[in-house]
Amino acid sequence: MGPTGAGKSSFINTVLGTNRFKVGEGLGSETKSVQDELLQIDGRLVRLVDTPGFDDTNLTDTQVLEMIVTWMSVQYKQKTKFAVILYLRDITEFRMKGSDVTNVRMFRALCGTKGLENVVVVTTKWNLMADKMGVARGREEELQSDYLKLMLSSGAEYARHDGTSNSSRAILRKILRKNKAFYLDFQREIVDEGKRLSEIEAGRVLQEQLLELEEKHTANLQALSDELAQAHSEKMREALEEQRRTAAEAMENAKQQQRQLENTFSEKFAEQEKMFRKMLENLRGEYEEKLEKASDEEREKLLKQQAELERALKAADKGDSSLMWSVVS
Ligand SMILES: Nc1nc2c(ncn2[C@@H]2O[C@H](COP(=O)(O)OP(=O)(O)OP(=O)(O)O)[C@@H](O)[C@H]2O)c(=O)[nH]1
Ligand SMILES: [Mg+2]
Repeated sequence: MGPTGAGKSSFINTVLGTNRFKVGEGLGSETKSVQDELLQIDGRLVRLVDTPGFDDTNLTDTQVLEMIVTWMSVQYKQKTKFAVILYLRDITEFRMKGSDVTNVRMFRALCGTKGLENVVVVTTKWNLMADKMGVARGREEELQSDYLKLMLSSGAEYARHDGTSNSSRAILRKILRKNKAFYLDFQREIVDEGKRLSEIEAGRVLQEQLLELEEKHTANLQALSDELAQAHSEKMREALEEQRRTAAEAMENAKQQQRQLENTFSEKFAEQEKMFRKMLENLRGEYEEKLEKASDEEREKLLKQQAELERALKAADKGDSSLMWSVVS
């Protein structure tokens, strides 16, 4: 995870040694959904997950948060635990924006205090700073003593990434040796307690930020209206009207995001489970037909799949839908 452009997709590509994930070329953000890829590393099967960045140029932070929370909640439903969460930050970036501070707060809230022990903060693009190592180290110190301080003091580890396969794989190896597996608090809250985005800590951080924004836009709109009332020339009025339209759009966006924070997941999940059940029940019939025509080799495979399907349906009948989520995915 991390801000847009930090190098999340590139990091995974260097681990995989391919260009599997699309990397940003222009000024706009690139990754639009959560995506994953399996890979063998030192004989272990590792699943690497890429997320859209906070502060995205096309998606709102609420949309990004919702995507990440949905995806991770589904993992919880499937009983898949995590081994580590990487938080990436571009070392070549010298400015600290207001949104950077909110984003890191949101990330901390998403992990929870306990979860931060499973985080590795990675500063990226060290290869671009090869001839400015003094500057880069200074920036690193500043980040560690300020922006990243709370994460690092809560047990998050720290690493540098220079854009090579060696460096990203070394970071992963170090983590995998720890052999950890964990859930985050919000996964339980969303799935077991049926909470909305606005009711988990990360959502609250975002909501606070949106309320502040709304207040700012309200004041701005009022000021523009006052100015408009006093504007004499047509040109001035047009310019002010234009500003007012932009401010009104920004205001609507902040309100829309707040509404989105109130969305519930439980209904969505329940609908999906209903659909999964239908799909599996339909498949049941198809297996019988396929088995009649199958060769011995195919038959063995089909029987295994059929047994898994029956197990998933049986468990769902008893109220445990986790197998159904895994089978369908
Ligand atoms: N030199 C160098 N460039 C990098 C490195 N990592 C990423 N980049 C460049 O930084 C830009 C953004 O990289 P992405 O991997 O798309 O960043 P992202 O974090 O996935 O961004 P979003 O998908 O928008 O959230 C691209 O132009 C990459 O080529 C690195 O380690 N070294
Ligand atoms: Mg990306």
